Amino acid sequence: MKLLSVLLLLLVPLLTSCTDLVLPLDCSDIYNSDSSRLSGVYTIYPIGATSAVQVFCDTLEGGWTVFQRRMDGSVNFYRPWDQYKMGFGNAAGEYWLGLESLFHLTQRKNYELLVDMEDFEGNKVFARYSSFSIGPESDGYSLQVSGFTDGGAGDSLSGHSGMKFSTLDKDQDIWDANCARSFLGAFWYGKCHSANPNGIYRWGADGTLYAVGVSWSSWKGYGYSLKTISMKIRPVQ
Ligand SMILES: [Ca+2]
Repeated sequence: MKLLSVLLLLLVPLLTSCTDLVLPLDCSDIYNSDSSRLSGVYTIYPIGATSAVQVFCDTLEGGWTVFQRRMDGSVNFYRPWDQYKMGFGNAAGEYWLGLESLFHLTQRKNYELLVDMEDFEGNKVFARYSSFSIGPESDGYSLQVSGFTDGGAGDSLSGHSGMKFSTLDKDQDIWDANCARSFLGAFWYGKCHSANPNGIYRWGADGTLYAVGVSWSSWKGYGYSLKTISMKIRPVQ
């Protein structure tokens, strides 16, 4: 009996460490285990063994974990706090991974951020940031982003660094009114935004309502809603 207990005590940490090795935390773990894998939907475990979540992995230049993707307007992104905390949508199409997963990922590794985007004329540009992390919920999932590299899109995100995340039902911005309600999205709004990736999906130029579209102002201005945008992270090499 005593021997069995000792054996179990020895086995538990061994099994736990095996689990850690097998379960991928992010898309870089999936890519590193087999670099011939194609881009597509995979299961990752950002918060441990019971946190399986589906995600789109972009493997064109290593294992990028996509945490935000717009491409056809099929998913409504005007949603409350709990949805942005836990994630929503479909990993094969439009989705938001979730702030809690994002927080845990960026706690575990140092990440860089790539924002790929495309307009309705087929032009493709990007913005890249050498450092990206998210604070805990107790700090409003505040954004820390720096180290901009221009891929033609210009920098519409550095100004959001230090801001907390705001949704229609949780105003944590630094503006008198509610940025999420005014610009029909959810983001690390300040006063209020220079980019609105989670705004209302519209088909290109549309001035009906000011700056509510899926915009990246330094590229196409506030009156243009992008065809596609995806935000993805990869551990710094
Ligand atoms: Ca406010």
